[in-house]
Amino acid sequence: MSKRTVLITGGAGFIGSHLVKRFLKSHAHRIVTLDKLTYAGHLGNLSDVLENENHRFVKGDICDASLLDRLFAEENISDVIHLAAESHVDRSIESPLDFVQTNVLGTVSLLNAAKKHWNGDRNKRFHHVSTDEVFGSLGEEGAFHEHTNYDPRSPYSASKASSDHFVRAYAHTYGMNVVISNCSNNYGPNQFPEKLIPLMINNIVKHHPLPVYGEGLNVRDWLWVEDHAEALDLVFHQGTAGESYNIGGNEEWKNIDLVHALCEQMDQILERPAGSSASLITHVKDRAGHDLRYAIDASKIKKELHWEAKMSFENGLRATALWYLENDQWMESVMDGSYRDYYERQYQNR
Ligand code: NAD
Ligand code: TDX
Repeated sequence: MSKRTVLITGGAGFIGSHLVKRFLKSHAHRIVTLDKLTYAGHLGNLSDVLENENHRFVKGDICDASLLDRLFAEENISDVIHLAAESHVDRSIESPLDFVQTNVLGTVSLLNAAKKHWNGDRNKRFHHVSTDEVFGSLGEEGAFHEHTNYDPRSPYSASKASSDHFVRAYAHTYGMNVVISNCSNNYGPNQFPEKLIPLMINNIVKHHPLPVYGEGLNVRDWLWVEDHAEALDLVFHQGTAGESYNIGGNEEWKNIDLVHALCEQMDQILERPAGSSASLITHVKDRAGHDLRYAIDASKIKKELHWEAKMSFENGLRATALWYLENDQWMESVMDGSYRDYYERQYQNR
């Protein structure tokens, strides 16, 4: 690929920030990060690259059509990697419309901007980053592959499934060059502490109860976030137009087993007596409509793009725990809300 100007949406979030940093390190592309800085966006996640001359950060909403129009024209955007979303299932159960707004309408706004400015140029690519949750829930056996029927069951997964359908519809109707990737549960540094692993780490540090939904028998397939960023890099640069790629770590864990494994690691790291973190485990009311099991068959991306996850779950979990302990200020700023001033502090003199 020649030099590109890639618009990365949601780049101040968890996965997006790892992707922006990876691209600036590994490629000569100019990167324009567009992020609304919702509660989930933390500009501090990009502190290493805010001064990078190949990078521009823009605070803005993917639903804002006139902003998109301006940005595509001003920057001559050649490609989009779209990660901006409302991403938390529990919040989607409380406020489904927020998920329709950003995940569905926001995605269609972006598609419209790309369609208008790219004018049928198939050298320009729209990579939509999606989730395995669009495929629904598995029983004890089997795994999701790229042709598994869609069966979203939460407002979050319904909104992501809808956005996947719109991306395919724009490829089919307008001939746009799109790729879609559907990934399993990510974990690692910079994840907002509403998600299982950072929430548990934070609660262990503070001796707070560890809320396990129901019996904790639900299974998730975990992937180290930097392994995901590597897979996204390959799908974006080498994926076949019109195709989708499943991405997963082949690390299936029942929630309760995962929490016990984390508790053991935390006891060791914090030099607390064995069993002290696990004593905080509290079974709480189950999530409404809680999907039982997700598992990804990642054989297509392995065969076609030669990607597989590198990080073992044991090492990744330890690295994650150590990151949160070493970055206690990141966690505190998120917990007390002061991270929300980071943008103003960063940009007040520009
Ligand atoms: P995140 O919640 O950490 O980050 C989302 C980012 O999008 C935030 O920085 C937020 O400010 C931004 N954003 C939200 N609404 C916006 C809007 N209207 N306009 C502009 N920016 C907006 O999410 P994440 O975990 O990094 O997930 C990124 C993407 O990957 C999402 O599309 C998600 O569906 C998908 N995904 C996540 C996982 C996972 O395990 N976290 C797994 C598979 C797929
Ligand atoms: O406090 C908790 N207790 C608990 O038992 C939380 C927050 C979660 N859980 C359970 C619910 C799930 O079975 O842990 C599992 C993981 O929960 P989350 O971290 O909320 O992730 P999940 O609902 O599986 O969705 C995640 O993976 C797919 C991301 O949030 C999505 O954005 C992604 O698409």
